[in-house]
Amino acid sequence: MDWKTASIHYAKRLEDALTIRRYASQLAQLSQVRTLDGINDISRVLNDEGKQAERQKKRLDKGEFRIAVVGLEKAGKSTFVNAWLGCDLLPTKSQRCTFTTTQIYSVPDDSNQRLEVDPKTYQAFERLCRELEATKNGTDRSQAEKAEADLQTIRKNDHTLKKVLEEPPLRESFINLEDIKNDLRKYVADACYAHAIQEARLFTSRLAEAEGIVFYDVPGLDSGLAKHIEESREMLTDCDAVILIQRYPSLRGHEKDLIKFAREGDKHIGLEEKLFVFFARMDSFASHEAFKKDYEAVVHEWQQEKNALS
Ligand SMILES: Nc1nc2c(ncn2[C@@H]2O[C@H](COP(=O)(O)OP(=O)(O)OP(=O)(O)O)[C@@H](O)[C@H]2O)c(=O)[nH]1
Ligand SMILES: [Mg+2]
Repeated sequence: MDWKTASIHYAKRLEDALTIRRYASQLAQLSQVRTLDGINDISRVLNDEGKQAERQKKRLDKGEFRIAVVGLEKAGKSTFVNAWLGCDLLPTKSQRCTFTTTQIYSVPDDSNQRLEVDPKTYQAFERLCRELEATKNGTDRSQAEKAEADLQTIRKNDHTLKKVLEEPPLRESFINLEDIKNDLRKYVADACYAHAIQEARLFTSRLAEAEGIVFYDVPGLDSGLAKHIEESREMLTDCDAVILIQRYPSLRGHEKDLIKFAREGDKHIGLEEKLFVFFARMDSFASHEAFKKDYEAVVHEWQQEKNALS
């Protein structure tokens, strides 16, 4: 199914769910029902889940289709989105380099192309530092080391980061993606600046053939920051397709958590309908046989996941 057909299909499903919810809420208001045990909890759940469905439907009606590109650190998420854009734009390197989520929107013509970058508030920056301190003192050694490294970077660049916090939001128009490459790298991937950035939004005509699609290039799930896991979770609750970039032949703990969350987070569209798995780095296999072995392991594990879903 292409994404436009999926969009219509999802919107219809959400509309049906909202109609049923409306009837159920009206029933819950009847005097004969209002006195039943637990009815307040049921009404609250109906209300909360209805809000999420309404938000999702409004977005689809506007023609916006959200695709979250998720995966472990260094799985190749940014490389994947760059291939889609046909431009080596998002920062990719062998060390951790995506600190901030970049949202990529499509606009129909070149004159509307722009980059928007919002710095964090002081409170959000302080929250990040507190969170890093807590992770540093936690029991997970690998997460603690990453948090320690981040704190050292923050301490070393304290002056620059505080200046970024005070900067007004960046609004930069451009014609060629290459023109904003440096700014994007600076605010998303250069740790001297990126820790002070809340969000980056890119509006480009490079996705014009897929007008309405919004890509989310997110930091790795295992980055050690609860903020990144939170961001991925928020996105998964409110996105229409998930592309999981899988780096290893068997799923890791963070990937499994994410699948579990995506499955439970969206009550209306099943994960089996919206998840796409991209097995990355096929070119790095030494031989066709080595690739085939891993590929078969991946397919087998996903087959089991799919059986568990249905
Ligand atoms: N050989 C090979 N290298 C790849 C492939 N995809 C990504 N890489 C390399 O792997 C490294 C990490 O890629 P990124 O795209 O930055 O990975 P990421 O998931 O965005 O990383 P973070 O955002 O930092 O978590 C880079 O050096 C890429 O050049 C691939 O398909 N083949
Ligand atoms: Mg990245």
